[in-house]
Amino acid sequence: MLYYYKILYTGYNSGRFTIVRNNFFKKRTYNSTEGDDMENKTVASNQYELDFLNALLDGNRSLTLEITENYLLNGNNIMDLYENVLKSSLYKVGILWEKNKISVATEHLASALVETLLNEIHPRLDFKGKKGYKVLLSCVENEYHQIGIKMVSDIFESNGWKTYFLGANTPTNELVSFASEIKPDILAISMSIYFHFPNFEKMINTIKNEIPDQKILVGGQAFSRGGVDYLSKYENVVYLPDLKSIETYLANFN
Ligand code: B12
Repeated sequence: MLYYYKILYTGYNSGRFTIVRNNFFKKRTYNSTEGDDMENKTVASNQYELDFLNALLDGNRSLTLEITENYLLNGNNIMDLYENVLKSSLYKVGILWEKNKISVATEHLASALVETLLNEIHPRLDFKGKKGYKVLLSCVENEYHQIGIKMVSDIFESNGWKTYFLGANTPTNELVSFASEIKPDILAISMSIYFHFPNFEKMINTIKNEIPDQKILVGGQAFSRGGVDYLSKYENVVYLPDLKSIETYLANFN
């Protein structure tokens, strides 16, 4: 059954890993007139991503670690790893699941492996000293996608921030009372599912009522489907799309 999962790679051969091809996903040249064609999005953009994705789908934990280590040894940093290997592989896992090519169990296997890996590579973060700032990070209520915000937490931490990572599905009242207690310089909220927007709105409104000057950072895939304009009605609420933009934001933060 393993061959069933092999994903087509169209980039160069790094020499470190063998390219695996099969006919399950037919190679197609990207054509912008095809718009959002899902088949094209399953084409890996680099060798590491291809190998990592296959290791995830195979549940091969030690191979995911080996690929990660090779990627870092080849001069890439943790942010590149998160964006170009881990995130891009998980996005493809989502497409494969959505297209019924893999089971829910396999999707869980992949995300569980990535969560484990994040813990394993945490000591490798390039810590840049203590800045004295605090950030509280959480998903919106009912939101179970916590890997993205965990990566965000790591970027804050590597930039010298004290982090309080609450993870998935924090009830609004709990988040607000915790924020009142620890007084973070930034409250970072993640939302992946657009239908959680009412929960998000409730969360922002409650924070604004209880802690009016709280700086809030928001992100997650839900905003790629709209909703960023809606944020302009709030003061001190900023949307950022990815880890690079967070680094830039933090470099100018005061
Ligand atoms: C793993 C996964 C799950 C796991 C999550 C496990 C976990 N521990 O997190 C589980 C199994 C729980 C799950 C459940 C569901 N999932 Co799901 N899941 C995924 C999958 C495959 C990967 C998610 C992931 O980790 N991505 C990688 C991270 C790194 O990316 P990211 O979240 O975008 O984060 C980046 C940026 O957005 C940003 N960012 C994120 N948060 C923040 C916050 C701030 C403040 C900032 C500044 C930036 C920022 O930084 C990150 C780095 O760049 C995605 C596919 C995909 N496209 O992501 C589907 C996906 C998100 N899931 C989807 C769906 C539909 C569901 C379910 C509804 C399925 C169901 N019927 O039950 C449930 C919903 C559960 C819930 N109530 O939340 C859909 C959502 C589609 C949509 N229209 O909204 C997706 C896109 C799959 C698909 N192709 O259809 N899922």
